Amino acid sequence: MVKLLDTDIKTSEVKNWKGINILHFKGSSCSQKLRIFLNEKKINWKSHHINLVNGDNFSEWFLGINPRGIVPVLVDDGEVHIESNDIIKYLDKKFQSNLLWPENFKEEIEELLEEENNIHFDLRNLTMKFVAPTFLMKKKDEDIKNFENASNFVEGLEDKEKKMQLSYHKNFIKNDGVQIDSVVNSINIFKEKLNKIDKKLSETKFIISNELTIVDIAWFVYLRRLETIGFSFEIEYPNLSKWFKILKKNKNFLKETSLPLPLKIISSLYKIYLSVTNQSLRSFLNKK
Ligand SMILES: N[C@@H](CCC(=O)N[C@@H](CS)C(=O)NCC(=O)O)C(=O)O
Repeated sequence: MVKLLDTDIKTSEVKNWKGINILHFKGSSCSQKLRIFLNEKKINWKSHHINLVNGDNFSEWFLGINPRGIVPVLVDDGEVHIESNDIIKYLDKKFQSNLLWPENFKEEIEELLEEENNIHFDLRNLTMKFVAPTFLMKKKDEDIKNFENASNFVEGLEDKEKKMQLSYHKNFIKNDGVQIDSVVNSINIFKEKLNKIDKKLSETKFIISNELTIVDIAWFVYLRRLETIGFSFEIEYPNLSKWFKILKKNKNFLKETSLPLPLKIISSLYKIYLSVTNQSLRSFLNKK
């Protein structure tokens, strides 16, 4: 569990916040996962929207709450928790109704969520490549500078995760986007994972068992993003495709994973551009 120490928190006003406060972004997959979870559990929460496209996450104010510069963040009665899966685990324990991380499957859930977290940079690669034009996705110089100058410490230790986040954005700027090899690699990683989940769904109604768990929410969010990127599931992953259609009937799931309207328009236009310039997902799918 990643809970910040008092000394990690530089934006001290949050120490006085009462109740469940969530700092999140509409279009962020980790935020979407957390919001679906909160709504399914009927937990009351206060929203603090952090616009990642405008660089709100690299403001001194936000970095004083999460030095990693990422969302989501939970502030629960003044205590700051980061990392979406840790936040969810903590809240599932705190609010016992409708358990989505049940005790009897806790190890398997943990394992699958760790895998999901480990491929988060792959999802980001594909998002940055296929959802919107590179110039929109590049961080501004002043934001990068702010991020560099912010604290490097989480839980009293020098933080590797912050370094990874910083170097991701610097490389994106330096290489003018995501490099082709990285795109191909991320696509292949997802194909392998989709096969694995499809196999699991041939045995049970949901990924872990016949009951919905947080792993279903996490993968639903990933599938929604992959769908936006241009993936289709029907032929190669029939069980996954059936499960996806069932979950899409849940209004909470669908609403929380819809792209904000401006991004929807940009993304549709960008897809046409990628298609006419032979750079769409389809042109990458068979590369090894
Ligand atoms: N392991 C983290 C990953 C969080 C993460 O990478 N969040 C993304 C949005 S999904 C973010 O805040 N990115 C900041 C940016 O791209 O500027 C978690 O699960 O909370």
